[in-house]
Amino acid sequence: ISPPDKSEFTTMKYQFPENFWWGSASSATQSEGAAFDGGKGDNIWDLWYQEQPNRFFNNVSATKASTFYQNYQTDIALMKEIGHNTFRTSFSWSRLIPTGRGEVNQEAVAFYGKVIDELIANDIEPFICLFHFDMPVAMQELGGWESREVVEAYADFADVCFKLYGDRVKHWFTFNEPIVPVEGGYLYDFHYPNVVDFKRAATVAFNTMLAHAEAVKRYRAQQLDGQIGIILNLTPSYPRSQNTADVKAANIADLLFNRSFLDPSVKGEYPQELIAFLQEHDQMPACQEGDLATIAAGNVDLLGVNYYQPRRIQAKLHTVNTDGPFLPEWFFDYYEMPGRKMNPHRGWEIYEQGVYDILTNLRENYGNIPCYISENGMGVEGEEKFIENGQVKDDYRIDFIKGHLTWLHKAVQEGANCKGYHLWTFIDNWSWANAYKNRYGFYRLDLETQTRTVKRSGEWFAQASKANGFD
Ligand code: BGP
Repeated sequence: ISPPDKSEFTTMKYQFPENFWWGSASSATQSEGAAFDGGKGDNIWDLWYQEQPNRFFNNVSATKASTFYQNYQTDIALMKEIGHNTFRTSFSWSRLIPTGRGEVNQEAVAFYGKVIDELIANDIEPFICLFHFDMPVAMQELGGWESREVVEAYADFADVCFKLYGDRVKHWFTFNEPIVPVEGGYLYDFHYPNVVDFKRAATVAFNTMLAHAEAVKRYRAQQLDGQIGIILNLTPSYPRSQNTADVKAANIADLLFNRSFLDPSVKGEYPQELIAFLQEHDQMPACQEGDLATIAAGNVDLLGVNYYQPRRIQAKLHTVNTDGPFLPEWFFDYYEMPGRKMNPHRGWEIYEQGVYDILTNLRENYGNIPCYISENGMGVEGEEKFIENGQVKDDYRIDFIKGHLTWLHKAVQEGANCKGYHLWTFIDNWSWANAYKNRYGFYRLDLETQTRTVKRSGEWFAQASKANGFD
């Protein structure tokens, strides 16, 4: 690993706090491969691919993930080379408990134990998430997150994980982006089970929050020496103007997509405005006695923030056609902000200041909860065109990371409690229905040979981590 340009690390204009977490994130299904090996049970991604392979980019399934199951030692050594002191992945529920509840798969117990030990031996602190979109099929057959039995089974699974690894893993996360299975699976048809029904989506969201709180309760009952949190994808909702109608529209998007998980997991309660909105439109999920007290006790120690892009919102320009299903978009429109900066290799806006706005909001309105950026990244389609002398020269990704870190630094200077930054992701990995369409890694993965080659951004990151900052 050679430094891209040493002059970038001399005056250290952006120096980060001591023990800042430098690393990256991935997930079990997206990195392990071995989808049908090692005693793993099927999850909904295995099932959906069997049913509809053409819903996956180039028909590529999770069996083609980046072979972490076989090559975790190599990958962890490569993480160390580019300066990781932390790494987040998830445990696959259906690998550890193939049918979701009951017997624990000892091969999986051994595998995750070895991964944790290998990370620690390399001075990389493991951050473990317990659910990253991968519901076991047997649990989906029970109703997925619509079922209270699944909530209980998940809490038992979490308990098993804490007992097995709680002595060594000090940073736990119950869920990654819990709003995404709600949106993808129950509103917008981009995840299994491809339902479009707001009320069912609301139930899924509520039960996920209950499952989170049950897991937190189990964790605290074990009195382990560590922290438990949740990872949320926060998308700042910016109104087109300060007109009442635009502001109201942006507020509804914020309530539905951000505060529906942020408020209960940090403050222990749902926003009154959200409850009023759901009641007004007859979309309230079934809430049983004791549920709200359970959720109130599930407030987190640590918040992971995934940030990719903001939402640009305006009031509805046209009358809503209410013949179709009830959707959030009945209440706002998206708009393209003139002059916005775009990722030219994927249709997402780049707005680095969003990091600052999120962290400042957490500082001012959420008790300055300890947090870190748990995902941020730049997906690039056709990244092979940037290969020179065998290496991806991804200067655009270095600029992207620096841009976000600069705003993170400013927020921290002003008192935000942000402890680290993880890029999505360590190595180009398989990504749900997009498979390998967008490459995100510090390392390029050759899909034929499984060769890993560091990109220029990985070399830059090694230096930034070592210097704990940059100019
Ligand atoms: C986040 C997910 C990740 C990953 C990333 C990139 O929402 O937590 O699992 O998929 O987005 O998404 P994509 O591959 O669709 O560009």
